[in-house]
Amino acid sequence: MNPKRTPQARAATRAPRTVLAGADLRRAVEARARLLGFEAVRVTRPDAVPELKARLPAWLAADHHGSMEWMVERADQRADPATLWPGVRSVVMLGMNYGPEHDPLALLARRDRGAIAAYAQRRDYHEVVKGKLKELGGYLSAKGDVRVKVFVDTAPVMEKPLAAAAGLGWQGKHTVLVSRDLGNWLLLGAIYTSAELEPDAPEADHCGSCRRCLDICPTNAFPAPYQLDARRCIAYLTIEHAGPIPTAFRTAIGNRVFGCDDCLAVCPWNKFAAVAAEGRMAARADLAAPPLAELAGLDESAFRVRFAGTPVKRTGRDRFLRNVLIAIGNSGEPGLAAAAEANLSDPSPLVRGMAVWALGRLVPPGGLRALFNARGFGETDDAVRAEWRLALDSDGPETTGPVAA
Ligand code: B12
Ligand code: SF4
Ligand code: SF4
Repeated sequence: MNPKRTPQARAATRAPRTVLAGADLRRAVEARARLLGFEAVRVTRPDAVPELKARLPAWLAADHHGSMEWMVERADQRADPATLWPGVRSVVMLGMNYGPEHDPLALLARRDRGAIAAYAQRRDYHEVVKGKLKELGGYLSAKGDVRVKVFVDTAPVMEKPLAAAAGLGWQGKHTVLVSRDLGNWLLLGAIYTSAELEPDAPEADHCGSCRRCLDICPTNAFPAPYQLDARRCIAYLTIEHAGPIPTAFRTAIGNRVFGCDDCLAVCPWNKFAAVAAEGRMAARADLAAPPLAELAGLDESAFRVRFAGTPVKRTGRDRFLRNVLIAIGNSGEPGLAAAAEANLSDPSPLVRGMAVWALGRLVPPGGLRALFNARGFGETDDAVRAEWRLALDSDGPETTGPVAA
């Protein structure tokens, strides 16, 4: 006989659900986080970093955020978890290792290749970490009968100071979170929850007298230790900044076509770093050292295919091509002039302008004048015309070097 029971009857006979709290809930969440592939998991209180309420406005008032206006919007929520969500009682901070297989600095000498930051040579972490955070958040919510909100990167949450307060590591002089066990190749995520969880102790600063990250920065982007002026940072200039890159920084960008890893790569605490273990975060071999000539030939659809699923795609083809052409201009390889010249008739003025700049660095003055007469004379965009003037007025090929403070 088939006993057709109502949902109410079925629920009445089901074993009662055990709701966990306190240390039991914490242990369960930690174990689940590790199963999901998070190498680091620690807890802090939402009010653990009161100094943020002064430090974030000071950073914004100094214009260190450049054109990242989204940092200004909801700044009060960013500086204070309880303003973002009054229901938050604990913050679970998580770290996922993306340790690169090779030293990112080695590629900077191969000037016919493009250097893509280690985090971007793989699947977009927003997608990978967010998926795992949702799973962990769902688990915490069900086990503890509590509410949760999960965040990675894009929400108004200050992940580094919260992670430091939770003891995941400390903010190094380059401002990035460094872990004693894992180095600084860590991506962060956060779960705000209404659960009362025992907080961890913050990690002490272990930078000591070291200043390797400050000294290596090609654009002098640190006005002081522990403070970054994003407007000078190559990660900002090549990823976040929308228009032409100011001329003062173009040479220092070298062959970095998306982001920069210099200050992270020199940190001595990376001696404890391991190569990324999470399968979905494995680096793609074709993004390790892509030839600049190949990248300069990407049209919109080829760009989308090449960078599908990676963070590079979100920046868009025109901005990426802008970066590639700057790298070509810095290559010192006259053989790459043809790849730049092919972009002189690109529909995007941003791309055309940087093609002109690249040619100005690779082609001797007589050849550049002839190119202008043949291809540049009819240019109608003011910014591109300004690039032509700049290139024609300069003395031809230049050498590369860092930017003065
Ligand atoms: C905006 C942003 C950027 C901007 C600005 C970076 C910055 N340092 O603020 C740009 C585009 C430049 C950038 C670059 C990069 N980013 Co980013 N970025 C962010 C984002 C969205 C917000 C960071 C933020 O709140 N900045 C505002 C400033 C005010 O905060 P802060 O850096 O913590 O500043 C503190 C110090 O100045 C300190 N302070 C001030 N005075 C003093 C004095 C003393 C004595 C002390 C101790 C401290 C101190 O107080 C401030 C507040 O805590 C976060 C994600 C998130 N939601 O948190 C990712 C994030 C920080 N980025 C990340 C990464 C990986 C990068 C890059 C490595 C990418 C790349 N390879 O190109 C570079 C690193 C460059 C660098 N040296 O910072 C990771 C870092 C992970 C980690 N281990 O810390 C994050 C957390 C994203 C993530 N979910 O994993 N990024
Ligand atoms: S990411 Fe590069 S440009 Fe930005 S602060 Fe670090 S070393 Fe300087
Ligand atoms: S390189 Fe040195 S100063 Fe910079 S974060 Fe690492 S330990 Fe600190």
